[in-house]
Formats: sequence, C-alpha cells, structure tokens
Amino acid sequence: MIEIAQNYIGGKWQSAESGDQFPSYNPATEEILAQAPRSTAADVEAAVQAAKQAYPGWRLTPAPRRGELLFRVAQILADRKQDIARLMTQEMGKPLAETGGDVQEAIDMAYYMGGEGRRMLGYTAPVEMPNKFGMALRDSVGIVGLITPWNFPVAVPSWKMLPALIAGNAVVWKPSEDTPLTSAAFVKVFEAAGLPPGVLNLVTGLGDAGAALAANPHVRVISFTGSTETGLKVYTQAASLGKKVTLEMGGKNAIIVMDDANLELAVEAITWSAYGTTGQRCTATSRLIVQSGIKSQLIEALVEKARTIKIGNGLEDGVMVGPLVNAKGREKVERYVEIGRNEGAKLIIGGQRPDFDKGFFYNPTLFSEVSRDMRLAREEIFGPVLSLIEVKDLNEAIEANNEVSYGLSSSIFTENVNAAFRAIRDLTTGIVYINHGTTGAEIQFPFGGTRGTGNGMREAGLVGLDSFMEWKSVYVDYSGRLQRAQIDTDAILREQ
Ligand code: UN1
Repeated sequence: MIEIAQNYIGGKWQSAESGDQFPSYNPATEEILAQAPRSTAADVEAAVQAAKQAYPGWRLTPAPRRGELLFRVAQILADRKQDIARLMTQEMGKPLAETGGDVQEAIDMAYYMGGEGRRMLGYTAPVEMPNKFGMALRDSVGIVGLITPWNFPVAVPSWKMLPALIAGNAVVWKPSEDTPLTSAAFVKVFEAAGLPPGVLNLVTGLGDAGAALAANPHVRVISFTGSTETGLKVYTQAASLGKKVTLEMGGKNAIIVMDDANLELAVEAITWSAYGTTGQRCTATSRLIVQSGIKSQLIEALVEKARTIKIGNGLEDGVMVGPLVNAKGREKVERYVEIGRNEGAKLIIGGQRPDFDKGFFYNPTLFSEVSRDMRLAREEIFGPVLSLIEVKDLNEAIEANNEVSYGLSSSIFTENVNAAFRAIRDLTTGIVYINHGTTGAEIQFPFGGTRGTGNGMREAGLVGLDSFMEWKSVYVDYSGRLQRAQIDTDAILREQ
C-alpha cells in the first residue's frame, strides 16, 4: 500500500498548495512506499508565516516549561521507537538495530536539551563603574530553517530541532526527499507532546523547497547537513542575505592501524565503521591507513571477517548491511569502483552487486595499494568502499590523515600510550577516537568537523545551542547619574 505523506503547517496536516507529489521508494524492494507533497516556495512561505505567528508565544513560554515538553517528546519517542525504526528501515534501508539507534540518539538529545530548559546559562561579570551591574543573557533568534539528510532521518534533525526549540525559536524543517514518512512520524511526536501549532513546521519536497527556505528573508538561521555540493549552494544563498549558517557536509574519515594494534579489535571496528549503514554515514571509515608491518595480516583478517557479513533487507534478522539509499547512491559507488580500478588500486573484496533480484545493494568493497593522490583516497563516496593506504610510521600516518579536504572523524589503533596522545594532539579532525572506529559520536559532545566538512560551527554538546541563540549584554546603572565608563574612571577614582 502506498502511503500519503503530508506537510505540517500551523498545526495542520496538508498537501502542497499545488497538489503536486513526488514518490519515495523502499530501497530494498524498489517499490513506491509513499507519495509526499512536492512543496514550492509558496508552501515554505506558508510555513514561515505560521512560524512567525507562533514564535512570540513560544519565546515567552518559560524555558523550564519548554524543557518539560522536550522530556515528553523523549518519552513518546521511546514508546514509539520500534514503529519509527521500522518505518525508517523501509524508507532508507539501514537495519532495524541501527534505525532503533537513530531514534535513541534523538531520545538522548531530547533529555539533554530538555535539561537546558533549567540551565541555558548566561553570566555576570564585574563592571568598570560603581553602582552598576552587568550581565549577559541568551535569547532565541526567531525563525530557523533546517535542511537535513536521509541517512540519520531522526537523529540529525533532532540535533538541530531540539536545541532550536528549547532556545525558544520557531522551526521550519525541510527533510530529505528520501524520508518523508519518517519525518512526519517524528513531527507527530511533538504534536502528541503538546507543542503549540506553528512552533514546528514540516515542508517536504525536492531541492527547490530547500532553496526557498534558504532564500526566505524571515528565516534568520539555516542549519544544514548533507552533501558538499548542496551545502555550499545553501551557504552562498543564505550568507548573501546575512543569515547565520551551520553546515555539516561529510568526510573522508580514516582509521590508522599501527603495527602494535590489537588486530582483532581493529578488524571488528573497521568492518563496522566502513560497512555498517552501508558506508552511508558522514562519519563512516573510507580510508585505512596502515603501518607496513601489520598490512598483510590485517588484509587477511578483514577478508575473513567480510565473509560473515550478511547483506539484505534491513527488516530481516541478522542483516548487517542493507541497500544503498537509492539508485543514484549505488551508481556513485559503482563509478568510484571503476575509477579506483582505472587508477591502479587493487581490488581485494567486493567491487560488484550481490546477486539479488531487487534492491540497491552493493557488496562491501576493499581496495589496497591505494596511493594518497588517488581520487579513491580523497573524494567522498558515501558507500561501502574502503581504501587501504600503506605508511611507514606514525608521522606519515598523521600526515596522510590530515591532508584530505574533509576533517570530520579519525581514529587510531595502537597499544602505545605515547602514540595515542600524539594522535590526539595532531590529528586535525573534529572528532578523534582511540581504539574505536570513526562512528558512534555521542550527543553530549560537539559534533562537526574541520576543513571542508563544515564552516566551523558544531552541533550537540555544550555548544549545541550556539547556532540557535543570540547573546544580549545588559547594563543596569543604579548610581542615579550619568557614568561614562571610558571617560569618567579617573574622576571616580579621585573622588573615593
Ligand atoms: C551522520 O552520519 O551524519 O557518530 C551522523 C555517528 C552517529 C552520527 C552520524 N552518531 O556515526
């Protein structure tokens, strides 16, 4: 049965004004799962107007009350976790255990940000004059626009939406066209928790709907996660209108394996980080930087381990690797495998589709003899393709890690504490792991990357509110006379 997804604007579920729709497919079966509103600038404008109306009331709702609402969101999400996970697996393909984990990240974030309702700390500091008081407060920004991807269709939006809401903003959300039903299921959680109409609005559609959001003059903040190509377009558009923008645009993450590594542990971690989620995480491992002495043993163990990977429909028990999200995603992987072959890399495993009738599946793939200047070693593929680069020592490993144009996540396997601490100091990614793969970031810490991964902003953790708040510095002079801080200081000191 084909479901009909809807927009949520001003608390009402509705189709696009034009009535147009686009299809969303199940990538494991290639069947149409849903038809969703193909929104245009007119729908985005309607959502922005609804947000504008709702914003003043939400902003003045005491933050602890907003926090309690987020706690309710956490509880309802926990109750609906299995159902949302199932829907997500059908829409974007990753296995049930992973889609459950995706929802769990949003539950964690709802509790974390709910707690911010009773913190959201400002500060006071001493001031230059007597009988005067100074403090810095934080306030919401207004209407924020969120543009999010399909690979973490609940977790990634939650990192944006929950801080935006606890801070008192109103939100317009344009999710990926691959996950309209999951997006609607997430919004229904807020509806059930009692969020006032218009505070959170959902507008589904294609790229033109996202572009309309970035271009809307009432939207003061854009928070984007997705491809570099789209992200830079959104950034340019939004920046030309003076908006604050947060960008998270992918990676070319590496695991470094030193000769002294715990081999078994490294193999487990590499397999999971490179092939879990079918390699479609911005944190996925796509480069393996290996010290010469352990290379042949490592390859052998990885090949052995790859034999145990079950590929299939993520709804089935024991499946570790689901399909790519869509035909385009798989074509990209196939293109890069071809590029790798032509560049002279050596194919060790994979390099082809499994023998299934349906679905956008691709076998976990490993290339060795990859040199640092190959496109295979530098460009984001977003699929289950891992490239092994051989190095002689830690310095060369760190240099290889740091030279790509992305800087999201990196990892080192070593039993040497000195090497581990040097890696912590010198790896120039936003996230660094020691003896753990490159995936699995937790919401208590800043998430984001250096270089082409983003624009210097971070999500989650202590700084997760920064994108969605303004500072307001307040001075209260209770001296009863005009005190001029920069001019009168000497005179006041003389008087005393
Ligand atoms: C992403 O791929 O955009 O660290 C997010 C991880 C997950 C989030 C990934 N917690 O792999």
